[in-house]
Amino acid sequence: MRIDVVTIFPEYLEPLNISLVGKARARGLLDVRVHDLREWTHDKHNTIDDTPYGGGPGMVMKPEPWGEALDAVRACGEDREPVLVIPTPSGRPFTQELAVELSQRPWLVFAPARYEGIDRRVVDEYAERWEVHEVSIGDYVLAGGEAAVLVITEAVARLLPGVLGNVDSHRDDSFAPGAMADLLEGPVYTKPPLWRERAIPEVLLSGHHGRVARWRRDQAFRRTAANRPDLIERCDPAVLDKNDRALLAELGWTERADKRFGRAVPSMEE
Ligand code: J9N
Repeated sequence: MRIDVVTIFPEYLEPLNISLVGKARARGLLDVRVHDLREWTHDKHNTIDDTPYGGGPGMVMKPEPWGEALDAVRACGEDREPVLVIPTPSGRPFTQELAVELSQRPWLVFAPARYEGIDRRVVDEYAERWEVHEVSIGDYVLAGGEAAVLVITEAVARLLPGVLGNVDSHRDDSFAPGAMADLLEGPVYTKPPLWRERAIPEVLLSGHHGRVARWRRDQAFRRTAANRPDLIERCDPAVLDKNDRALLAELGWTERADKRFGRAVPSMEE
C-alpha cells in the first residue's frame, strides 16, 4: 500500500517512522510519503490560510496550495486514482469496518486540515475524480487532522497482509467484523501467577477449555454492559445463549431480557 500525507506540520507525522507502521515500511509492505503543503505556496510568506467568506471566527485553508499539492502527489506515480481521506469532526465515523475497507485500497492520500478546515471547493473538486472520505475519529475536536492521520494509518496498517505475525490476530479484535457477538474484549493475564498478592482467576489455570470460554464470554459481557451499553442494546438476540441472557438479567437488562432476549438459544455448554 502507498500512503501520501500532505500537511503543514511534516514533523507531526514522525511517529510513522517507528513501531508497527515503521516496521511495515522497513519491510516494504507500506510506502509512506509525507509532503509539506507550503511547498505549493508561491508568496513570500507561504500563506496557506485566509479569512472565511461570510465572516466568522478562525481561518480557512486556501484551495490553491491543496489543489497543486494533490495534483503533484497524483502525478508522482501510480496508474490509478488514490482514495482521498480528510479527517474532520463532521465526517463519517471511523470504525473497524472503514479501516478494513481502506486497508483494501492500494493508495491513500491524507489531507489533514488545520484551522477551521479546507475551502469546500477542494473536496468538491476531487470528489469528481477520486473516491473521497471525510472521516471523524471521534466526537471531540482536535487542533488539526494530523493526529487523526496517525490513528487511521495505524488501524489500517495493522490489517495489511504480512504486517501482523498471524492472520488469526485480527479475528478476535473488539469491533472486528465477526468478533464474538460484537462484544468488548475481556481482561487478560500472564506470568507471574501471583503479583502483589493478586492471583490469576482460577478458571484460567483449570485447563478446562469450555469453562475458560464461558468465563471469557461473561467477562466480555460485563465489560461491554459497563462501558458500551449501546453495543448490548443493538446486539442480535439470536447470538445470545441461556447463560448470556441470565448474565444480562443479573446486570440489570431484565426488562429487555424479557422482551428481546426471551428466545431459546442452546447454551455454549449444551
Ligand atoms: N474527529 C476529529 C477530527 C478533528 C479535526 S480538527 C481539524 C481537523 C480534523 N477533530 N476531531
